[in-house]
Amino acid sequence: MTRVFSGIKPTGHVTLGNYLGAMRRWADVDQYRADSLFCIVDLHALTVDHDPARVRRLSRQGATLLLAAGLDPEVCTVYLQSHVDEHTRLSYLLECVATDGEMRRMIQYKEKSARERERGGSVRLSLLTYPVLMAADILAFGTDEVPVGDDQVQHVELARDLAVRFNQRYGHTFVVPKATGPEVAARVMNLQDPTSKMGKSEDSGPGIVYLLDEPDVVRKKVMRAVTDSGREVVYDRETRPGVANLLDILAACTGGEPAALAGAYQSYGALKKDTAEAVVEVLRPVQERHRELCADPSHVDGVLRDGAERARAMARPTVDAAYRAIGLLPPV
Ligand code: AQP
Repeated sequence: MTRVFSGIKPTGHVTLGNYLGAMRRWADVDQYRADSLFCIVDLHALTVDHDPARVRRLSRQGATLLLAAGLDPEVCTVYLQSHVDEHTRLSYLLECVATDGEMRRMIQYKEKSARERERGGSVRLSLLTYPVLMAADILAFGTDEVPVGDDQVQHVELARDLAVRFNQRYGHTFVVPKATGPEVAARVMNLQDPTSKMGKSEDSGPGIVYLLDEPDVVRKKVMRAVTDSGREVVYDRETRPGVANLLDILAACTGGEPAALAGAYQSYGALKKDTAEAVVEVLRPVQERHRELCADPSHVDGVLRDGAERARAMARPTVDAAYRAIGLLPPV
């Protein structure tokens, strides 16, 4: 059976981008067609300046939202990365296979390190090496497919390269994974700046729709979305990024096709109104289920405990094999 692994970082409140680009497919499709694991990758949240209490809070909220989005712990494995030591055990071995040049070429590293420097902070070494830990997350489980949004494809490519290199040098150990993406909304853009991604750790609140935003807040954000100077509703990501983003979101929420939907609108106002309502409707069941789950925190604890146990058992044979292959003696 195909093995699927993916994760989400507790670096901010979960966004509509995370949901449409990744989580919704995990819940609706991936968990049923594959033997799948979904992880709150909390160690990745430590790569930038962070408040420990906030990371703990967002980790729990992220796990609750994965379940609220429809992940069924009877069908798939849901857990926290820091509860399974195999991630970091394998990461070190992969650091011995990766090169510093590869790390410095990563787009997210370039963007986030520039942002940290602009804020006057220093860049943590873990921000540079985080794609290696992500490769370990993926390779530890013999993963075939990694369903992600566009921004993570380069990191999955790195995981592929490291798997191939390790296998060539030390003998076949890892399955070589591939990234899979959604047909629409692979990159939901910021409503206030449609040339940049809707990112959960960005500061621009009005341009970001959060999964737990109240319906009226969603409406306000979408109605105030920056559009373009033209008047016609056409789907062109290059010249009309604001309108194209709204059409992508509408298409992802209603199941349509962005270019075809454009033809149905004579004004930006009508497009915004329908998009806002479509988003509200998509978020409604997730928010309802989230409220129910918050009323029973011990349920989420139990899911995470069982999930970590299962994940450990799944990862250990591959990680142990990698230790032996690279030249380390097994414990006596
Ligand atoms: N705007 C987006 N559109 C489509 N997909 C997106 N994803 C993230 N933003 C968008 C996808 O959501 C999954 C989980 O993301 P992540 O936690 O790995 O974080 P990220 O990719 O680094 O992006 P974020 O959410 O904006 O976080 P920060 O601000 O911390 O970088 C991934 O599959 C991702 O592709």
